[in-house]
Amino acid sequence: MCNRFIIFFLLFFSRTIFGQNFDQIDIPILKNSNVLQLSAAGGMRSPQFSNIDFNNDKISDLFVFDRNGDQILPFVHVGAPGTTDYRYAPEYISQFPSLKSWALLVDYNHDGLEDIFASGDVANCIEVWRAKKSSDNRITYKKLRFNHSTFPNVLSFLYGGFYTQVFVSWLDIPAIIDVDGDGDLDIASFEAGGGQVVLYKNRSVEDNLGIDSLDYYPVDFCWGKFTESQTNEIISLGKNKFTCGGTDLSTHDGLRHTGSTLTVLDVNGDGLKDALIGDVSNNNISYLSNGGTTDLAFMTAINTKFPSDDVPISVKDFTATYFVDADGDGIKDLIATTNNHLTGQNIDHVWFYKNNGTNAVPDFQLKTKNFLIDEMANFYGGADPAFGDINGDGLLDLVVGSTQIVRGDSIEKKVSHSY
Ligand SMILES: [Ca+2]
Ligand SMILES: [Ca+2]
Ligand SMILES: [Ca+2]
Ligand SMILES: [Ca+2]
Repeated sequence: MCNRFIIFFLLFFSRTIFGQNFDQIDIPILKNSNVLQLSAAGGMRSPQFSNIDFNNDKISDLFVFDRNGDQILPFVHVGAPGTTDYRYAPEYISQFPSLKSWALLVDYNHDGLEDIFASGDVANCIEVWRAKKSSDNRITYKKLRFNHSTFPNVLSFLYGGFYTQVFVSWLDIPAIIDVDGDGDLDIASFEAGGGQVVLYKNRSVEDNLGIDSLDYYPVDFCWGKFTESQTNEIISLGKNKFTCGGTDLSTHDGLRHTGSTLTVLDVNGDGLKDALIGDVSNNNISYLSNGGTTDLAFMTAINTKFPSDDVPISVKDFTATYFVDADGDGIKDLIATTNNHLTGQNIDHVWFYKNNGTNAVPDFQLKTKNFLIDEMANFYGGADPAFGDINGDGLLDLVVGSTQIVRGDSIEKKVSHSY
């Protein structure tokens, strides 16, 4: 049964550890004679991707937030533009605050520094951390506080005389993007029932509040005029741009089908923002194309095998997509992975689609199903390590068994191995 376990050979550098000093030791880890370049990062279970330039070299790096364990994983792009060579850079972790559930970096105030939009301490809310550069060029983040007492630390709006939070289920991934193209970041997120997307428009520009402000208001409670069924992943389109699709909104029995991911981008290059939607119980991504106008989104077609001109996305389950530059060439690519941090696919589960087009007219082509994780010591679920001199050369090797490997269509149970 030995071949059922992945064996890594460790080459230990001699080093003496004094007392409680646990400095990281640089140990090359080999897999099939090749050094794993990102072994120190561990693995990734349900990673979320954002761009940031950690080392100020004008090449986009990657900020990864893994919902599994709420882990921050910084990666600095070190290869030529167009390659996926990264260095794990844990020295940047300490500049970030403690985050949970989901976190996306976006520069909302256009100062060149990525700010943080993240799940808040209050459930199903958004908190925002503004980035600031200190005199020693170090980035620090400060959580924004708002001038009202009901929800002082999260995004909210005054509606019917009461403050209400900008709602994002802590399970979901929202879209934080300038939907209407006026220069400030709007938010599109599934409502509490999980059926429709609410567009929260940022009114900072039109109200002359300054780009540092965040003034959200729900302007469309059925953005795109589609409805996802509350009992399954089926999406119903509206009959016209003024009417929501779907009929089961008021008839469900209370067992709500919540859980959706949302990426908003112009997929087909017609100048209108389309939607990529992942569902809690599904392995694919539904591409909804916008046949409306800039001011009024109206989804007119669904493609459940996206991208249909390449290998369609299929990652079990609760699939999420991220429109980020993954290879440092300045053009945003697409990464698809699972948002299910407990039982989602954990092998071949981070798909990198290179954008061979442009940001305005993308053309996605699958390059690998193991983006970054093929250079990691990724041990799936329930890893159980043990040390021993496997090949009798006097150096300790490492054997790791996994109790759970989740493929696209099956879960394999394995017995942990130790000796
Ligand atoms: Ca960089
Ligand atoms: Ca900023
Ligand atoms: Ca806007
Ligand atoms: Ca790219």
